[in-house]
Parts: sequence; structure tokens; C-alpha cells
Amino acid sequence: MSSVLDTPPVALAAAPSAEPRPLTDGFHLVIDALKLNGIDTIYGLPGIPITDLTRLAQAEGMRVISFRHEQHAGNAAAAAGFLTGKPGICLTVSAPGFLNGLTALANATVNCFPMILVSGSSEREIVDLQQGDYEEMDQLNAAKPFCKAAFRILHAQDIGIGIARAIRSAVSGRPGGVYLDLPAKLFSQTMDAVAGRNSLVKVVDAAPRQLPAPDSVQRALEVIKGAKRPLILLGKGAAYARADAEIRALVENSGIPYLPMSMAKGLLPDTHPQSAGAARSYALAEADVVVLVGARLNWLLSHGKGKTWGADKGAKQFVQIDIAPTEIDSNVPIAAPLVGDIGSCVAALNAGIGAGWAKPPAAWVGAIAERRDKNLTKMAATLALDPAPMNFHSALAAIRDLVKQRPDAVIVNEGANTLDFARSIVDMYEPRKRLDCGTWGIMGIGMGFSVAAAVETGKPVIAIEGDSAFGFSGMEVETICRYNLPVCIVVFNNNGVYKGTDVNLSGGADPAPTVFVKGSRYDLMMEAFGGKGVVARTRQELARALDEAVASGRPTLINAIIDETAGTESGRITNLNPAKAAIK
Ligand code: ADP
Ligand code: TZD
Repeated sequence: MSSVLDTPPVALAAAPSAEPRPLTDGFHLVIDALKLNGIDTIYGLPGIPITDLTRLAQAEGMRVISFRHEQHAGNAAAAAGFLTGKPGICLTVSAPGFLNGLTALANATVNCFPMILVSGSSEREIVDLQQGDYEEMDQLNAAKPFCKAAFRILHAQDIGIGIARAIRSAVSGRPGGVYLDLPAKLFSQTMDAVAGRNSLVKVVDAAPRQLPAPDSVQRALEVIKGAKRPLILLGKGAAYARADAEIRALVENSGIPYLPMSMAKGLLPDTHPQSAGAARSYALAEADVVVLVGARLNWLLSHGKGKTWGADKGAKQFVQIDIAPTEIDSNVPIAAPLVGDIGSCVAALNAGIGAGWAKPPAAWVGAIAERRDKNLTKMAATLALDPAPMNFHSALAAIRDLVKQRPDAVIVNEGANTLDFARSIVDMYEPRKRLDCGTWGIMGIGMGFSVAAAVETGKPVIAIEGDSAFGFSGMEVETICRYNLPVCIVVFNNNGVYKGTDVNLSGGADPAPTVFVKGSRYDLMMEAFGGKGVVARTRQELARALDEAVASGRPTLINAIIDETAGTESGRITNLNPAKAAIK
């Protein structure tokens, strides 16, 4: 193998002077700049011009996780960013590799996850004159609409500053995706090694605290104090903020019922007595004051309007904690904005909720508890059933039992029905243990998120996947096997998108657009790469396979056969499908 590895990392210059000075190059400066900032893992896919960057990074002690498709490497980087609070790095080749990574970059930005997409590119002078280079593309401009910031580094001496800018942009304020363009020639540029080392920047206080204004805190406390039916709504920003103890104190000291959005589940255990999770509709419709903590009033919360929010029951007031000032009033007027980082804002509220704080009226707390307990009893009866074939509930009951035993496991979840049912059935007990389709409702995050969860936490990962959802990233089972990651994938196999029973309306031979090959053996995909594949037809078989997978830590794929009639079109968001026009 002939590569840069054949030469020592620091080459000696053939300078005419008596004292040759050591040199460094662009490859090493990129690696040194990342390492200096505590970044120790790269998710990527090699090729021109970054192959040697992946080799050298590994040689220099970084963990390099090499994927089969850049979108999944990008999703892994995004999940790593959410899980660690440091920007996850995705490294790709130019044009097509870059574009494959771009979906993940956009998704990270939409979800407020910090990541940096680093792509090799061809030379500016050729790109700008459109002279037709190998994989030519104006990547910098293509990336801009899809990320928080985009930078290009042209000179080796700017690598330190360029990477510092990328890191700070990704994690400060509202976190998000950053694009970093590295043209091929940059990597082989050399410079004096000492000057190179001195050009690197260790980012100081990358995501500084942002304290809320005291009068904003006062206003928020007044609004909360005036509430008769207050509710705290925790979003994934609250999970990201790592203010777990402050948030728990806010909930418990105020006595206010709370609702977690899906990725905020586990910030407090779902079994917490103040959880309104199983009385969601009632709590949203009836509350008179809602304290949003790192949750946007987007489509996932019906834009803060309409029937979901009890529009017919009178005005509602919102307190909103967010680091992005422009998020305030995005959908409805916010009575008390609290702009700052969640840790500081919640601490300020806690300071105002002193010993004399009046807990919310017992009638409100009691009404929520009553509905919650009724719904939980109903759900327990459903979960006790053991139908053959399995349905979503019985299969998820097995996973729910396992997570109760292993609350440290990370859950990755995508699909339609598989997502919606898992969100409400599988209780979470610890913060940042649930990763899912997020703000876009995107399919394809499954294997990328699973790889990052395993790599970053070292804990067991259980990927709960619709069979359609799994297909978007299924080839990465090879990656999971190659790195021998403790990932157990459960494919909810109901023979299609949503369900497997659709028919071709024309009566023709082609299958309907939403159905797959019946009885597909997803388990054999895992066997193909040396992992363990299991077919589970009953709840007991599924429970046993889950136990074995988690105990062994081996890559496992459980092909869980689900009643093909069980799903609902689009799961719980059927209402978002456009109505068919009544054309005669
Ligand atoms: P969910 O989908 O769970 O409702 P969203 O992704 O809609 O959550 O909202 C997350 C919000 O959290 C974003 O508006 C983001 O600006 C905010 N956020 C992220 N990190 C912080 C932080 N450290 N402090 C304050 N707000 C934050
Ligand atoms: N493409 C992308 C990237 N994201 C999407 N959300 C979709 C397509 C549309 N879509 C959904 O919104 S859910 C879904 C698709 C294709 C798959 C549902 O089928 P499934 O899950 O088998 O994964 P269930 O549990 O059987 O419903």
C-alpha cells in the first residue's frame, strides 16, 4: 500500500540551509485540530480526496467508523452530537458523497443537533470556471441553505481557525449542522510544524451559558403563579441541555404535571407520579398555562393552536424557554419568553420557586392523575394480550419489559405505527436514551443513530424499526457487524409501508406501492455478515431473543412477524394526508 502513511507524519524539508526544519501538512493539521478540541471519533466513508485522512486519523488514535453510505455516517455524527454535546464529525468525498451526507446535515440542523459535515472538494479554480473536474460541484453554496454555517479552508495555516469556527458554530446558541469544505490541495500543503502547531485553536467555552434577563424571569414566575391548571412541556432541547437535576427540581418543587416530547422521555422516568404522559390530550386541552422547555410549537404540537390545545376552552398562556430568541411567537403569542440556556433559565425559575410556593390546585393534579391511571389500566389490559400473530402492542410489550430491566439501553425508533406505538408503550427511565425520527419525521436514521449510540455510550442499543423504515439504512448491518457493536435491531415485519395488505387499484400484476415481498427474511441480512439473525413469531420468542441479544452484546436482527393487517395508514398522522378530491 502506498500512501501518506509510508512517510513519517512529520516530514523533513529538503531545505538548503544547514538546519532542516520539520514540516507538517494539511492532513495532520486537520487531525490535530480536531483532537485538540476533544473530538476523537470520525464517522465517514473514504474516497478521493479524503482516503488518507481516514487512514491517518486512525493511525493518530482517532476512532474512524467507516460506513456503506454517507447519509448514515451523517446521521451517526448528528446522533453523536446530541448524545455528547460535542459536534459529531461526518467525513465524505466530494460531490455525490457530499450530497449523500447533506440530508443528514439538514436533518441535524432541523433537530438542533450539533454536527460538522466535512467534505473533500475539487479545486476552486476548476469548479468556479465549471471546467468539469472529477466530482466537481460548488459544495459550499449547495450546503448553505441546509445548515447553520458553511466554511471553506484554502490554506493550511487557516485550518486551526476554520475548525474552531466550525465547532463554535455547531454548538453555540441553537445547536445545528455546519458544513466545512476542504479542497483536495489543502491536504498536501505543508508548513513549518511549530508554526502549524501554534496555528491551532482550542475553542474556549464553545457553548457559553446565556443567562435570562431578570425581568423575564420575574414575568415568567408571575404567569406561572397565576395559573390554575399549569403544565410543563419538556422537549428534546431540554434533554440536549443536560440540565437534568435542575429540570427535575423544577418539576418536583413546583408540583406541576409535565409532559415529555418523545426524545425528552426519560429526563424524568416515565413512571414519575407527575407525568401526564398517559393523559396527554386532556393535559394539552385543559391547561391554562404551559411552560415550554426546549420544545417548539411546530406541527408536532399542532402549532399551539386548535382543538388539541382546547381552542374552545378559552385563552392559554405560554411561558417559553429557548436559546433562540426568534423561536418566540413563531406560531402563537408567548406571554412570557425566557431566552437563554435551559440550565440557567430553569435554575432562575427554581430560585423563584421558594419554600412558600403554592402547589397547583389539587383538582387539576387529581384530574390528570385520574385520567392517566384510567388510560394506563386500559393499556395494561391490551399489553397483557398475547395475540397470534403478534401485533404492535404485544411485540412492544416485550421490548417494554426488557427496557425496564435495562434502563441504560439506548432506544432508536423509526417507522409510522412502529414509532407511534413505541413512543407511548416503551417507558424510558434515563435521559437521552431515546433517539427517533425527530422534527422531520424522517425515515432512514435507524442504523446511523444505532451505530453512534453504541460507539458513544458503549451501552446496549435496541433499534425498533418498521420494515419500511429499516430498508432505508439496512445495508449498515454490515457496519454494525464489522465493528461488532452491541446493537439489536427489531424489524416489525408487517409486509409493507404501514401495513401489508394493500392491493393494486388497477387490478394489474404489479404489487401496490406500499407492499413488500411477503415473509421477507430480514434476519438473513444480519446472518450474511456474521451477526445473529432470529425469526420471532410470538411474544415469548421475541422476549427470549431480546434477552439473548442484550446479554451477548452481539449484533442481532430479530425479524418480528407482525399481523400484516395491524397498521394504520401514516400511523397517528393520517390527518396530514391530503384529502382525495371527489373527481367523477
Ligand atoms: P421537540 O421536538 O422535542 O418538541 P424541538 O426540537 O422542537 O423539541 O425544540 C428544541 C428547542 O430547544 C429548539 O427550539 C432549540 O432552540 C432549543 N434548545 C436547544 N438547546 C438548548 C439549550 N441548551 N438551551 C435552551 N434552548 C435550547
Ligand atoms: N421518506 C422519508 C425519507 N421519510 C419519510 N417519512 C417517508 C419517506 C414517508 N414515510 C413515513 O412517514 S413512515 C414510512 C414512510 C415511508 C414508513 C412506514 O412503514 P414502516 O412502519 O414499515 O416503517 P409501520 O410501523 O409498518 O407503519
